[in-house]
Amino acid sequence: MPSFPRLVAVLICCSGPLFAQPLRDLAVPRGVRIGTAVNPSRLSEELYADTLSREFNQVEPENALKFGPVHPSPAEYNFGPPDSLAAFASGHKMVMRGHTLVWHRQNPAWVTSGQHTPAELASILQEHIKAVVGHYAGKVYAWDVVNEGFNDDGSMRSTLWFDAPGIGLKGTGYIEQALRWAHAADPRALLFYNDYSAEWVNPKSDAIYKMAQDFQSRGVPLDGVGLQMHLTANAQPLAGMEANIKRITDLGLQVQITELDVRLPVEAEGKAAGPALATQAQIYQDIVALCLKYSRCTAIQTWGFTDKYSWIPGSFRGTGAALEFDAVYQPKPAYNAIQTALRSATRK
Ligand code: 9MR
Repeated sequence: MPSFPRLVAVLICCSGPLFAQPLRDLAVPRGVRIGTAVNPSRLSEELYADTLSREFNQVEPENALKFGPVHPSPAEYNFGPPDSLAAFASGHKMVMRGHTLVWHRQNPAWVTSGQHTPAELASILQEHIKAVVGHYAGKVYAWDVVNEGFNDDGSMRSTLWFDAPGIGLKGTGYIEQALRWAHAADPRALLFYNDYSAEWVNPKSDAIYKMAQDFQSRGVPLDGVGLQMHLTANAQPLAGMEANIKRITDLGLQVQITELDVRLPVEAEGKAAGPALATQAQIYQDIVALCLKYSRCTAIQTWGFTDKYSWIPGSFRGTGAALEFDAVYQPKPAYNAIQTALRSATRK
């Protein structure tokens, strides 16, 4: 029979082996943040809040800081939900990212249907950025200032802010202007351009790289590029993704993985088959290991953490199971794979 102190030691060591090393504890010594998108209204769900605070040290509101939700009418700012997340984050020693100040989706009707001139739109956007970034100065350490400004062929996306009617600036001028307004509102916040399908070297990521290089050479306040990483299990070879991360970080800019998920074919109850979960796990492991190879790859964030609330089934019929916890908050092979990568990967 073990002695009393030995018994206590065994109990402490092995009573919760599953979560003996939460992701955030493994991430800290690696110098990378491990984050997730959050819906603040779920924080009252105990398992949601417990899993979130145990495993992650970075949060980002999935929708609550987008223009429509946070600024629903000209004089009304709905800071309640994102404030509750900021309080949760500070209470659990987590940092918060902000998403997003300038996007073509989730804008309120008063902006989209207001028949504004470019000059009026410019002043609406400037005021919005000043108010929102100012409100979270010292609370949000990094912002996705502009989201999804390019088409897949590398041309500028036609949007309310660019040319429909736009704020009156050509090319990447509106992105530059938004970065400058955000920097003025909180000079200490890190400012990102964020996009999807720009993970590998391709015409879209080439255009983003060209913009980043130009901004960097002219002192425009851009600190990094967010790579969303909404992936499938048929991901292209990682070498092309590595080349893209390398060229961005070689500019002296950060890369953050901002919206990682790996969607799988699922049956009616939303469950994926074992082999697919294993493939998914390998992809998660490879992505985490790749980020850790570059010291300027500073955050790995998944788009939610439980399959219970993922955006995937609602947007891609017949697919789901994209995250690291299942719908009842049990860790999946992908979770163990993230742990493995955080434990073993080498950091440049
Ligand atoms: O996950 C978000 C979903 O709840 C919203 O309905 C949707 C609205 O457009 O936006 C989703 O988040 C997107 C993110 O803000 C930007 N990159 C793509 C994400 C998935 O569509």
